[in-house]
Amino acid sequence: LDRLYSFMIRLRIPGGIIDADKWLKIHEVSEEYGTGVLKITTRQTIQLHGVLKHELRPTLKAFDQAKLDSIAACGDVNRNVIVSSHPLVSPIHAEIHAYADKLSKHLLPKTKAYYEIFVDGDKIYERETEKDDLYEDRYLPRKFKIAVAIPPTNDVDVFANDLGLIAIVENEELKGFNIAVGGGLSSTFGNPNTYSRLATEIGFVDSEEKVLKVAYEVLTIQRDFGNRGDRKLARLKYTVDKLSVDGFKEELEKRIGFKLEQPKPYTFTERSDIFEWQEVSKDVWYYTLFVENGVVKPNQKEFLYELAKLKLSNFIFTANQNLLLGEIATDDKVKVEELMEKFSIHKDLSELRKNSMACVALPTCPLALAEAQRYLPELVTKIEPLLLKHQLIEEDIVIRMTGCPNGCGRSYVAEIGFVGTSSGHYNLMLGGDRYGTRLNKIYKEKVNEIEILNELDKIFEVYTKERNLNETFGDFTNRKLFSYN
Ligand code: SRM
Ligand code: SF4
Repeated sequence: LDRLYSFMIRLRIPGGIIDADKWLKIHEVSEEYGTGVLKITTRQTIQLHGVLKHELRPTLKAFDQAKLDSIAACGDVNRNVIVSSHPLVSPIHAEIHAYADKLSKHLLPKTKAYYEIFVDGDKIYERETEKDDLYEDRYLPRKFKIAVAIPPTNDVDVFANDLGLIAIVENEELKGFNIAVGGGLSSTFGNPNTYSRLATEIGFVDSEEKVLKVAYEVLTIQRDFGNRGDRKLARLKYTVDKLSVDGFKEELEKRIGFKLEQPKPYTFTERSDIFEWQEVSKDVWYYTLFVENGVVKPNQKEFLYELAKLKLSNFIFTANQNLLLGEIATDDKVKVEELMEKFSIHKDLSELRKNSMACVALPTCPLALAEAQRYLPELVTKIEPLLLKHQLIEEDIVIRMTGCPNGCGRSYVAEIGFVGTSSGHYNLMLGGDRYGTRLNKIYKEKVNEIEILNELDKIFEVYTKERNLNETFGDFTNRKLFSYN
């Protein structure tokens, strides 16, 4: 008898957009295989848990029929490319969004082993036809992540990525992208050589051809210079610091064969999703469904299935683990609202909850030291009365939790971050800014729930009394708790 192995399957969905047919397939597959739970991830895609070993091939084959795959969703390759999700952020959103697919395809490994193993079963490609100039025969030293942000929103946390592209739009025209390299959040407890790092902006490029070239060669530098001796120090951030930012830029310019221009100005003023109906262009509506920590609740799953059957909208996963229902015609809006009513889709949420995010952690993540997605909702319920008490309930504070220091819920770029240290204990991280441009710092180590609530109660009180006009919670705590003169 073999052991009862079970697997997690994560799809590759560049930019997070799928149509109603694909949603139907994802729903049906999840009903047939795995635990039935659909989990939206922090990188705009879906995971299924608990797929048994003998179900792996039928599951992936079923996805393949709907032109969905899991290639490069994990592994030491370029991962799912993420892009600001809401079309309202820019009139040329679709043009910029298309880059996710282009980048993803450009940087896919060439091997067809996935199809041989999971889809067709027979060896159909010869090794010689699989020559891969990018990954060669060794892949990257570590995973690699790309995000495309469309200012003014930084919903993708662009600086948390190995490669960040910031779209520069002037007069409704895409001028190009600022390039940022060396972002990554994870650190390892007890290993002082590891650290979180935000990506550094090194330049600007003005054409699609140049963007693809830059992305490709950033990967080849990482392939050639990345640390292959220690996986803890193998991400691009360590390569950038090893070469120095200037040294990295010089190597990149040598490989791409042209000079990067100076980065262009832009501003981030948002990071959250907006949970209300929005008319993006005449008669075209979008609605963002709040999916707490990306775990699609049973009533939401039924609602989405019925909606997909009517084919009234497309489905866009956000990097905040929510689901944007898009391209809905004015005449169809009322049908969507009726379905929302029928399935009791919850609308009344505090700002704190809307801005909360947590990684998977227990029970499925083997690296978890503490709870995250199962516990944060409960903790938020206990923090809400404190906000009410201090007249802060309307504040848009970004709160995030991860079950270990790997940072999958990007808690290092939250205004209130929790990093699990052991069962029921977290490092309380404060001082990050609202828009994901400053890392937070440890304020209290290894605190339990009572200590967390006591600390926040005290800090909220001081914030209410001493904040400057329009000063965000993150900026206040950074100034008050971490600025030493
Ligand atoms: Fe992650 C490993 C879940 C986004 C940093 N991550 C894992 C694994 C696969 C655990 C493992 O290696 O066995 C987790 C699976 C848990 C489970 O039971 O499903 C896991 N990571 C997730 C997701 C599902 C969290 C979520 O609740 O949404 C996210 C999936 C994204 C996706 O669709 O591809 C997820 N992981 C992230 C992010 C955030 C991001 O990418 O924007 C980070 C921090 C950013 C970064 O990469 O620096 C992140 N995950 C890690 C790391 C640390 C990597 C490192 O540099 O050391 C690990 C551990 C590893 O790779 O060894 C990890
Ligand atoms: Fe697991 Fe840690 Fe990632 Fe949470 S942060 S999903 S506990 S690896």
